[in-house]
Amino acid sequence: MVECRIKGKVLGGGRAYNPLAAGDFVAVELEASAHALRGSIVERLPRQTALSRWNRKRGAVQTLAANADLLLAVGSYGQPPFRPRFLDRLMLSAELGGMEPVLVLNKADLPAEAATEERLRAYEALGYRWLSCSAKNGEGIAALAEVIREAGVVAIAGQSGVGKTALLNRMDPHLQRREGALSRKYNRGAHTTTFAELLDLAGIGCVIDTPGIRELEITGIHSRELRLWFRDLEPFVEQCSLPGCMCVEEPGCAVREAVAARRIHPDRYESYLRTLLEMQDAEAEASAAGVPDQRTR
Ligand SMILES: Nc1nc2c(ncn2[C@@H]2O[C@H](COP(=O)(O)OP(=O)(O)O)[C@@H](O)[C@H]2O)c(=O)[nH]1
Ligand SMILES: [Mg+2]
Ligand SMILES: [Zn+2]
Repeated sequence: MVECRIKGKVLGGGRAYNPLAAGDFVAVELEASAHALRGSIVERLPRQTALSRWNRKRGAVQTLAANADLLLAVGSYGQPPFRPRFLDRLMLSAELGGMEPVLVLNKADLPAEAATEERLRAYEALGYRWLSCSAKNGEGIAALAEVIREAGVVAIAGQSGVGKTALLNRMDPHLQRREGALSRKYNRGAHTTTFAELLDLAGIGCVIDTPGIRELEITGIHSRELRLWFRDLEPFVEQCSLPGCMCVEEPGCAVREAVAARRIHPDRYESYLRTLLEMQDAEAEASAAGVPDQRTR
């Protein structure tokens, strides 16, 4: 472990929210010290992957995890409730950042609703891997550890309170990270993990634990490209009558026809619409403020 400072100018040039993220590789100049190994970070090496979001308040890209090979997108069967539209976004962010998303449904010890099962089957039909587990009773924990072992470095993300930290503690009991109590009033997590951290799970691999995400605004692409990143919408886009159809309410839209024919899950289409509107909103805001659009790479 080398305690480091960031050398001012080297990383200061960019306009990112955070110049370094958990998982980054850096070049370090070591300093001789009688007591401890210390150093200065002089360079950040190029990232292979990144889990990033647009931080609207700060008008900057915030990277939550770098260089992970895979993203564990964690949701729960209950407490807090299963939120597929949030998972859609998280998985989209993973893919935009170059990671394979793997869905992890925790709290399998709680009763599952039929709608949840149906939605999981829909993800499976789209080719997404998912697993069901419980940090409480140990179900599916070995399979989860195996996914991490195969990948090497993974990031784990999801809403606060779904049990990300509990899953890590269960896989490596020596970890003993603090888990959050669910607030009684809102039945959601209390944001106990406050910064992203790279953890070494003995005999399993490295996991970047991230703080609970409340909002996840898409970054890296323009809203025009969004429909091409929904793998269930993409095959229909070329069949739309209007060139450049955004698949909202244009006539002859093949995507909307596919939704009506149930060839696209209506909930997934709803995810697309909400994300699109939010992106268009943020783009309009940026252009009104006259700032160059940094939301796209
Ligand atoms: N019933 C049940 N509760 C769980 C499970 N995993 C975690 N919890 C509880 O959910 C709460 C939040 O867990 P935590 O790991 O801090 O969530 P995080 O915010 O996603 O890191 C804690 O009270 C845990 O005890 C599970 O599999 N089943
Ligand atoms: Mg946590
Ligand atoms: Zn269309």
